[in-house]
Amino acid sequence: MVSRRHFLGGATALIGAGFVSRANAASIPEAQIVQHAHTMPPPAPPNGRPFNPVVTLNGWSAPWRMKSGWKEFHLIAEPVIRELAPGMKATLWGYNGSSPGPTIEVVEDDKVRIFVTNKLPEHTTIHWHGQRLPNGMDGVGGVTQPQIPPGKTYVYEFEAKRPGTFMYHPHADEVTQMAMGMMGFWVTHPKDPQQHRVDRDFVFLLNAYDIEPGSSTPRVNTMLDFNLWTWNSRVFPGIDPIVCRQGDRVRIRCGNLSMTNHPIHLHGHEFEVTGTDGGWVPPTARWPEVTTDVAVGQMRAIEFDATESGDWAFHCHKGHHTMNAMGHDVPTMIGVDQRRIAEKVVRIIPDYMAMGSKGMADMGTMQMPENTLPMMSGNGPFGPIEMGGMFTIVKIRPDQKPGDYSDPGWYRHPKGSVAYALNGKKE
Ligand SMILES: [Cu+2]
Repeated sequence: MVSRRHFLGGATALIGAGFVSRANAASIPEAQIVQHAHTMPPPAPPNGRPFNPVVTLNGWSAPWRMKSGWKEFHLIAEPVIRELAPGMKATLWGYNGSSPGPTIEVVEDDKVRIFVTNKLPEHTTIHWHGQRLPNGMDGVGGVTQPQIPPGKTYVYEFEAKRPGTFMYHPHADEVTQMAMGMMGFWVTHPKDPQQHRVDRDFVFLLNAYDIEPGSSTPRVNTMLDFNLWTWNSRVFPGIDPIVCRQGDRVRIRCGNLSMTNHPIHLHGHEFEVTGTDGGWVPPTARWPEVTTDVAVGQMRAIEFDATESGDWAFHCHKGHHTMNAMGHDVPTMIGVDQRRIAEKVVRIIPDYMAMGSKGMADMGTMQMPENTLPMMSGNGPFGPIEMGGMFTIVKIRPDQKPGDYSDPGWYRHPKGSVAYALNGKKE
């Protein structure tokens, strides 16, 4: 775990945090920095009122300090390096060392104070998407506040009145700043920890990047043709599995801060949409689904009983969103006999490979330029998975311990329960 704590240790930290006098410095809480992309299981709340913490997929929750009845957080908007999956790193903007920034978890009626320090080369703000708050705390640059200049710290204060699920993101040069990865999750837990209680509660954001193979900085003006479709700025096989104990009541909350909608699909179970960013859906108004569309700027909380053990795929149902670094202006070659042309090309480019005549499955093993990812990757117990992007696996095991989120490995199927080749051996 690479966890860098930097705060007020010396001149560098002081310059980095902008102009703060020593007296002021003591009034700002420490900003924890996390630069890796491992899912950090939630610690129990050290103080304040009790709640059941969420698990941020490939992410973490921000620590806070209690000061005179206020729950204080410190976010630092700054450039970060994010590993999207092993083999590819992206130069992004985020908060406290990561993109997305840390999840903020508070309890209904908490008085919350957030210090936001801007270490970006341009101004920013933070908008607290979905919150009930004084208008002047809404974070819309030019409308409710001046933008936060580079090097300065602004303070947001409001009471977390409505329990539920929220997001945060800049409302200043949004196109650039969100295309660069600036966003985070926010959960306001109910006062009564038994209310809406589940056994496992996962959160992540849907986002996307357009990064040319071989480079690392996203193209910020892309509107639709992104080539890396990410969950919490990770692509499969870099997205951690969602690990559950058989019989658990499981909630997955995902918010969409990308530029298009994502039909999120779970295998092997039905779920209900139990919450949106507008609040909890009354039980009488819910209906069963196996796919739910999450539109741009929306959050959906889904819940299901993890009754079936196994490795269940969980992914966006748009085929192109479960691919990595895919070029979309490539002609379809299915059924095209490329042998004659390939023979000619090989005379000029000796390692030329004609691909796609039978489909594109062979892309999974293709050689790629530096700092990019194959379109489809990941290996499972039965071979290449041929997926990338917005894909992971819900791993349900009878013997997973409560509170244990570690990867149990691949599912061991009961004898005779796997699809088999006709006239082959039934495993
Ligand atoms: Cu999608």
